[in-house]
Amino acid sequence: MVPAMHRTRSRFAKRINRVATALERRGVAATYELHDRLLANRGARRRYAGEPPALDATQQRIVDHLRAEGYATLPLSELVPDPEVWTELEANAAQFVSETEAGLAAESAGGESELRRRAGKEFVVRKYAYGVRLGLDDPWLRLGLNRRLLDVANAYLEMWSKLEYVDVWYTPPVGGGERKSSQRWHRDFNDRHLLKAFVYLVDVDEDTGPFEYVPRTAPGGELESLWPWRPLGENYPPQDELAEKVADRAVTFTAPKGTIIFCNTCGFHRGGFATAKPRVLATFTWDSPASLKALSERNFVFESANGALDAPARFALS
Ligand SMILES: O=C(O)CCC(=O)C(=O)O
Repeated sequence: MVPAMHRTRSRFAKRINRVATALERRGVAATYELHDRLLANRGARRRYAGEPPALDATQQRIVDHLRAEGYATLPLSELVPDPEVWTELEANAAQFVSETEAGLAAESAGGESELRRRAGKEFVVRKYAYGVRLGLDDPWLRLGLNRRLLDVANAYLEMWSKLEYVDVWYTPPVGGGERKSSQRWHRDFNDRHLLKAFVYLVDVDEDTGPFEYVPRTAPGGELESLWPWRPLGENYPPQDELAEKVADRAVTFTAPKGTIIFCNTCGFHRGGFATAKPRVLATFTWDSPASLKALSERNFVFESANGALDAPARFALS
């Protein structure tokens, strides 16, 4: 039964949250539970237990805050002090911003562009979207595999994690109107063992669509039972009911360029409702092998030789 579910998984993954039937959802959820408890995640936990990362004080502080609240934030330079890393990321982001702004200008003049967007979340322009080939020459992929970040992810998830998603997003301002899709409060369906990071590449204030999060709503947190996380569950509750219950506990991440926010987005979050200024950020997802087997799809194909990588990084890409 499990192999059959695997074969259908990638077909589901593209449309899972919209049109999967109740029966399909039950099958995928059961496969996920099996992989989480017995199959895929067991080896990842064993590897982690056999070789736990030695965290320094900064990394430990991040993991402790994640465990307590579901998020942690700090300047990226505190976690990755090498100035060359930031210089390269910044130059790469500037190139993406200038190409994106040229594409948007062409579109508003009635022309065509090659900008990448994804159905259901068209308000974000993506550097990579899905199906891109990335190698170790890509500075964003390298950041997602950087042991300073990967060790935090693995320690928080208590297993060797998979790097599932790497991208840079440009969100043009919309002036106002209604919030759409992930601009509304939701839980991510990807996995129960989930960590995302957002690296702000511009200063983000209230008009730039800051990320927002309700602490302690991730599984294991005090507020986990509010419209609880389920594999492929109904992850967008009635917004007014949620706001009434917890919005006063939400944290709004207005912060300068260069800030990194780690977050377990199984908890309630929203963001990207840029009203007056474009928001630019890099985003990374680490999750468990069970997720990649049953619930989610990696957005990139790794194409370099991985001989230069250490074992946790090789695992993250496998
Ligand atoms: O764009 C944001 O701030 C939120 C993104 C989001 O909901 C997600 O990545 O799961």
